Amino acid sequence: MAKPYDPTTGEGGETQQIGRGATPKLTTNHGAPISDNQNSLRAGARGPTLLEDFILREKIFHFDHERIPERIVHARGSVAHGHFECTDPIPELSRASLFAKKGKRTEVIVRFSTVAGGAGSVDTPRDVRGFATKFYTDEGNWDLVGNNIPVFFIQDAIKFPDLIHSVKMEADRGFPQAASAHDTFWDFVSLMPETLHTVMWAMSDRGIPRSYRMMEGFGIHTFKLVDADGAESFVKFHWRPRLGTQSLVWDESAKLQGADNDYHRRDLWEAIAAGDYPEYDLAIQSFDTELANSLPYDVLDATKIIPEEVVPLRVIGRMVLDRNPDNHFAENEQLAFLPSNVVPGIDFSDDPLLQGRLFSYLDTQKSRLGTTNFHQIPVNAPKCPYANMMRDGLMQTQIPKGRANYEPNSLDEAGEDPGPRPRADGFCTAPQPVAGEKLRVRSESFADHYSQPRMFWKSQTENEQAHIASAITFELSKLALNHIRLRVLSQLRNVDETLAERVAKGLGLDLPNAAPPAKEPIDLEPSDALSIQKRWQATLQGRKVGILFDEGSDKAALEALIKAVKDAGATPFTIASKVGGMKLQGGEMKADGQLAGSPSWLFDAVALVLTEDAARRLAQDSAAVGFVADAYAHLKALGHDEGAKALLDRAGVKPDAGVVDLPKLPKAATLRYWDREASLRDLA
Ligand code: HDE
Repeated sequence: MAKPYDPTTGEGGETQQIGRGATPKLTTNHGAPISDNQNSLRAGARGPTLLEDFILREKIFHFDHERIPERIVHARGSVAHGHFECTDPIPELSRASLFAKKGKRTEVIVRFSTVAGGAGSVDTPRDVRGFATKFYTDEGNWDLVGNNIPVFFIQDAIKFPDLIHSVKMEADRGFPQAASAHDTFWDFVSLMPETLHTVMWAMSDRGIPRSYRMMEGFGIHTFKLVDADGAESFVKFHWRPRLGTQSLVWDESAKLQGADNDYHRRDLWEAIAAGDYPEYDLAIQSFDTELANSLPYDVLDATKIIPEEVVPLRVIGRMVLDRNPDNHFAENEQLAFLPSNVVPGIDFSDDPLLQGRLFSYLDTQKSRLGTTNFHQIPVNAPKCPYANMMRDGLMQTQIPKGRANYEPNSLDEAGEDPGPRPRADGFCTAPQPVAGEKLRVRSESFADHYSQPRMFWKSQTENEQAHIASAITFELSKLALNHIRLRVLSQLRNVDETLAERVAKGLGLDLPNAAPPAKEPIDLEPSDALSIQKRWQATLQGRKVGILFDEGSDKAALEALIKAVKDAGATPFTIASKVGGMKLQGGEMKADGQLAGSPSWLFDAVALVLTEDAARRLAQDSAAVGFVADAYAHLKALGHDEGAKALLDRAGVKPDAGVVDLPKLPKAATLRYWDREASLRDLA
């Protein structure tokens, strides 16, 4: 039997591989067995290839058509399978079967995504993130297609194509990819003050999440819950990550784009593969019309939140993601979410953004997946039985029996199968009185665009405010057209004067007059829940610690640290200048990664286990100096032994609460050191 070349024995090497033992036969798509998968059919060994070669033609034909159009937005995403478990049933609010009983489990698939970049773009640009969940309930699929930011840029679906055209790469030049820092996006923002609330969130650290596992999710719109008697209440859905919400710092996220394009995809995959399953609580804010009417903003306006201090969150279930996809194309590219997928017990509100989405997603799947039968693709198909009179169409994979493809029919009277029939307990839209003139108009109650961005700004810590001001300054500095910068500043003055002043100063511009607001903003109470730093969860769980060692390092100290990091629920990753193995004091050790390919951006904290000699040598190596300097600049904890001093000094590390002895690292690494930042970078 032919064998591939084995570099350790020097044996084998024949190119032709013939199937071994129990491996299945290689066949064409129509089942004909193939004997040679290396050579096309030729007229003579050096002659032309023959058109007759159906094996070659079928293989190339299929390959030529392997790609489908990518999603018009959210093209780049990562998926995971898992389940949702109801922990606090809500039959008094909703008849949805997945919320009916404590302990009831429902299979789910989740897709996390960026919005602006293409399918092959990077994971860590500043952007909103998608957080879309398909619940395969026993009464059909419910798709909760949300984002990691609880508000949206626009109020009416008719503005969506304009918003997306403005943020995607500019139409003539095809750049920038996966970035909002360009003329057309900010032009749109400056002319549409309703975007400001979401812009504030996107410019905050929420726009650069540390991990999909450490990111909140929001259904954004107000939906309705309907109980068994048809009584309705309003609801907003929230996902809360059990690992806490955490973000990167901007310089780190920019550098990560070079170090690992797939940073978030890899992080999710590796955590699940290691059995460290991401978990999220599902919480609801439920409220009635009376409460909705008492608020100074409209609950149908997707640019507004209801702070949890006003309507508290009730946790009703948890989601565990415990299975990676088997195939990226079949389960990610072909996955189709539809906000119109609701189940009995969950219904839509009249939010005009949501109403537009109900059309868009169904429509786009036809263009992306090519057929109205996309619901038959395994990842999209309900896991409960489904049957109706819809027939045929491109790529129909089902073979319905009998003649009953219309309803009503009386075929059962002749003993034939009459097919499925509607039932009174099926999905039922609750009656809602509707009256009004037919008109194209925005409700007056949607007119206040500044009070909530102001509330968001006031809810942040000083350091978070500095990040927002710096992010806006950075983005506006990338514009070519100065009049757009000025118009954004005129909008920011209505959000907060100090914010506008800081951005103007950062740009070197004089403040223009404030834009005349359509409605005077009011002062809303700040909400701590809007700040990541105020709700920081001090844990090392699910994080990654980079440990740099070299010739002569103390093996016992290394092993103790590795154990302590694992005990804290984190993943240690050892780094050395060579990966093949190093002689240490007390034995040998192989590193997980090589120094030049393992910058500290990839880790939540770093440790240096070095002899004085090694530290002096590494102080001459830019990769080692950068490793330490960047960890320090990215406000991470640094653990070190006595020997590491020369490298710490060379990297400009000054002692502070985050620079600690090795044994103290697991505790110190649960925090980022925001106070350090003012001494390191000129924030706006
Ligand atoms: Fe989407 N959006 N969207 N969107 N959206 C799509 O559907 C659209 C909006 C969101 O992982 C598309 O299947 C319109 C809000 C996520 O497959 C498209 C409007 C929110 C995903 C579409 C919105 C979202 C999408 C592109 C304004 C948060 C990725 C491919 C009315 C609540 C789903 C696709 C996935 C995807 C249209 C606004 C979230 C074109 C018209 C608000 C997470 O149909």
